[in-house]
This record gives sequence, structure tokens and C-alpha cells, in this order.
Amino acid sequence: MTYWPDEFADRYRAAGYWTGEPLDAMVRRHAAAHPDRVAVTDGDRHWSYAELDRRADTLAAGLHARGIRRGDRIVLQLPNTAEFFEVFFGALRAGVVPVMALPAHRRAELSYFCGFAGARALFVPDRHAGFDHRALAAEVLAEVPGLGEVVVVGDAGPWTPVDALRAAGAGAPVPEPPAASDLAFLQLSGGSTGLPKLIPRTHDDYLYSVRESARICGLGPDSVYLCALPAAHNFPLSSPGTLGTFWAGGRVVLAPDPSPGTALPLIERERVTLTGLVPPLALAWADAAPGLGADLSSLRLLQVGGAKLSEEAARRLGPALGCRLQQVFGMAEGLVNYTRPDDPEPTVLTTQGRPISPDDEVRIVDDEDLDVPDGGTGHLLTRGPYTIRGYWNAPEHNARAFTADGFYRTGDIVRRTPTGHLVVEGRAKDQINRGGEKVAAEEVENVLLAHPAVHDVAVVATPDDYLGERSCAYVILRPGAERPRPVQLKAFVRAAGLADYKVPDRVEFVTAFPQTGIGKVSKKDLRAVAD
Ligand code: AMP
Ligand code: DBH
Repeated sequence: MTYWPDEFADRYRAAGYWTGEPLDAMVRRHAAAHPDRVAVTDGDRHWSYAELDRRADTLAAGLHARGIRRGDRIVLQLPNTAEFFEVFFGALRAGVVPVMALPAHRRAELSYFCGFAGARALFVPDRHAGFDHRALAAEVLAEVPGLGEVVVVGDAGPWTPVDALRAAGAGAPVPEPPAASDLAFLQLSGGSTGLPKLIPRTHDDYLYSVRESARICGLGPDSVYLCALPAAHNFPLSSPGTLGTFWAGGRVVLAPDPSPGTALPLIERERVTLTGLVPPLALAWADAAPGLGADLSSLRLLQVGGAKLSEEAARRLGPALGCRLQQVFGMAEGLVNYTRPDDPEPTVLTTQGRPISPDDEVRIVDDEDLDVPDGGTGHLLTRGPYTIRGYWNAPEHNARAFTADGFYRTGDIVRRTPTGHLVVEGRAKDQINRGGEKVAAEEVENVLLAHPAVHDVAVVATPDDYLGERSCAYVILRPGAERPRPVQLKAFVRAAGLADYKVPDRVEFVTAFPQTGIGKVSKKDLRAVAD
């Protein structure tokens, strides 16, 4: 399987972007050079590079011994614990492809990932944030009988404990290393259609983005990265995140949750030097910092991304937390933009950064795919050495989501400044960005359409001071149907097994939707009604 046309792959190799090194090699390299240096801190546990390397080897061998082999898929739903990296690197080392589920995902998402990816195993914690993932796994297994097994980190109950894999792998041969041009893992898209899309990332392309991100952000062996967002998400995983920190030989500190009460004392205790947050969290930290009185003097860089940061908010953050700000505008499909450490302050406050690579091709086009004049606002299209050419096994969707010559249609509306920095001006995709958590309107609409009282529904974003956006479901009832209470419709979405953040924040009943000129529902006008 090739993921880029040969002509491009050759170019990216010749330019030195793709080096042929698998992603897990960085752990092996540091384990050899300075085995006792701490790689991961999780509460009172500190795993050295040597320990992480050994554990990854054992897990790789364990997967192999149990018949989970190169090219097989597993679904990884682990929270911010050291085991996340043991399983992640172990799988990569065995050539086994993890699907990077989030802890917030529930039955509908996990069943879809397991079924669609044909997963051989689902990895879950026992409990996390008061929720029993073993019970969730039972529901998934009932829906996806082909799923081989459930592996639990913690108290396994009826399932396979991760210790069984470790035991199977102890002393067993470690599989041959994967080829760097192979698929490393399947990242998830926030999506805008009914079903979430899987994003095929190779070792070569991902490592390039990680390496350059680490360089741009100035990471080194003394860097201490606080992983406060869910570790599987593309931002904390790669921009430069945990992998960038490992690449540089630094230390990753895992926060069990991102609240200021948890995270700020951790920064003080572990002398954290950088972290990445979504805008609402960054503001919550800034608000809570004076009251908590934690010593944040070690913190040098606060990265904010995932959703638009207003200039006003950007202005507050640096002074409130006593560190530099960096804006990050990225996507799991590839392209990542950073403001640079030497950018003038107005650029850092008012733009979402510029691309990582000189070979990131950016086009800004109108509705007819024609380039807008310099400085104009339009749809962002992109192609480059770490941006996918298509979603995994989705030919029909790919025909719409990519141009014929391979540019990804990001769905973002942007303009470009004379220095090449991008400013996100809006969004054309049918999605709600709920403080960095993306909700595909269609996915929620499809669930609500199955409710007996619902004739039609449109889910749109409404402005929100805290999250930036929240979701509102506009519902047209069936003739004669009794009007359900909004909480009943919300409960219906939850009962369908969707993650909590996809449950509409608001439900409004209407008798008709505003229409566009050709009779489609005008979400633009609906959003205006909601304001
Ligand atoms: P996903 O495709 O789910 O990885 O989400 C990526 C999307 O998040 C982008 O296409 C943008 O819509 C949004 N996004 C990420 N970072 C920013 C940012 N700094 N400002 C505005 N939107 C952002
Ligand atoms: O929102 C994102 O998906 C995102 C934001 C910042 C991302 O994938 C990234 C950086 O790599």
C-alpha cells in the first residue's frame, strides 16, 4: 500500500523529511544513550527510557505471541497513564495498528471503530473518571462479535488483563521492526459527516511532523511536557506533545485530568516547562492561577490550539501564567501551523501560525476552487509531506474531501498575512467546535432522526462565552406527536451510545427551517436565529 504518489514520496525522501525511521525508534535510541533518564511520570510512577523500551518490547512480543500481528488493528482507549505509551509503542513495534480512540468515546463510537477497522482487540482502562470501561467493552463486544478480545489495564474483571500480554511476551522474540513507509496508526477526524473517519498516518510522515514540531518549539533533554489533554489526541500526541518530547529526550508528565486544581500543582511539583491546551482550558487556568498560588516559574511555553483563540483572550494568557504563548492550528489529517518563538507579539496574538514545512502547500480558494487574491479570505486547501491523501477505506468520501490533485479540503475559512501566517476566520464544514471537541452535526442528526417524535432536525453551533461554541438541535416534530422535553431528546442521544460532548447543549422546537435558494436547510440562517 502506498499512501502518496511516487513522485511526491521520492521528493519528500530526497528533501530529508522522510527518514525511514519508525516512530518507536526514538525510545530505543534514548534507552541506549541514557537508560536511567525518566521518560514518563504518572503520579508517583517514573518510567525511565530503559523501562519504557523494555515494556514496549515485551508488549510487542506479547501481541505477537497471542496472534495479533503486523497490519492487524487494535482499538486503543486508554486515558493519560503510563500504560498508554507502553501499549502504543508496543503495538507500533509489532507493526500492529492502533485506532486512537478518546476516553470520552462510548458504545456507538467504539463499536464503529472496532467493526470498521476489523479490530483484533480493544484496550480499555478498568475505570476512568468514575466510568466503568469494562462494562462499556461488554456492550461493544455484544455489537461486534468479531472483536477478538478486550484487554484491560487495571482490574480486568472478566476480560484479559494487560499482564497476560506481558507474561506472553516475556522472553519471547520481539517482532521485526515495521517499515517506516507502513501505516503506524489510525488517527481520528473530528469529522463533518455521519460517521467518524479514520486517518492513516505512516511512521515516515508522522515522525517528520513530530521532529520539526520539537525543533520549532525548542524542545531538548531538559523539556518537561505536561500532557493535560487526552494523550491520544493529535495535538498533545504530536504538536510537539508527548512524542516530540520523547524525540528530544525530555520527560512527559501525565495529568489525570486538565482542571487547574490538578494541573497547576503538577506544574509546580514536576517543574513542567511546556504544555498544550484548548482555549477554554487555558482561560480556566488563567482565572484559577492567582487563587491556587502554585509556583509556575518553570513554565516557559503555553500552546493553545484546537479552536479559535480570540485576541482578547490571547492577550491575557501570557501575563496570567507568566510564560510565552504559542498559537497552534492543526488537524489530525496533517497540516499544523505554529506561531514562532521569534514572531513579533502582534503576530502571536492575532494569527494561528504558519505551516511547519516549506513543502506544505497551502491554497486559499473560493467556492469554485479558484485562488482568491493575496490576503483574501477563502477555503483552506492543503497538501504536503505529512498531510494524508485520503481517509482510510473511504473512497466516496475521499472524492469530496480531496481535490483531484490531492489537496485536502480542510473545511476551514482562512486568510493569509503577508508573512504567510494564517488567520482562521470561520468554517465551512458542518461541524460544531465545542472548545476544541469537534462534533459532526450529521452524526447527531442521524441519531435524533430515529426518535419517534422527530420529523426533521438540524444541529448547529451557537456562540458561547466559555466554549466558543455549543450545539443546538432545532427539531421539527412529526404531525400529531407529543412534544418531548428537551432532556428526553438529550437522553435519547446519550442512550444511542454517543460520547457526552456530542449531546446537544440545547434543543429548540420549530415548525420549519430557513431554506437556501435551492431549498436546502440553511444552517447559516439557523445559526443567526440562535444568536
Ligand atoms: P480534526 O480534523 O478533528 O483534527 O480537527 C481539526 C480542526 O480543528 C481544524 O480543521 C480547525 O477547524 C480546528 N482547529 C484546530 N486548531 C485551531 C485553531 N488554533 N484555531 C481555529 N480552529 C482550529
Ligand atoms: O484540533 C486539532 O485537531 C489540532 C490542534 C492543534 C491538532 O490535530 C494539532 C494541533 O496537531
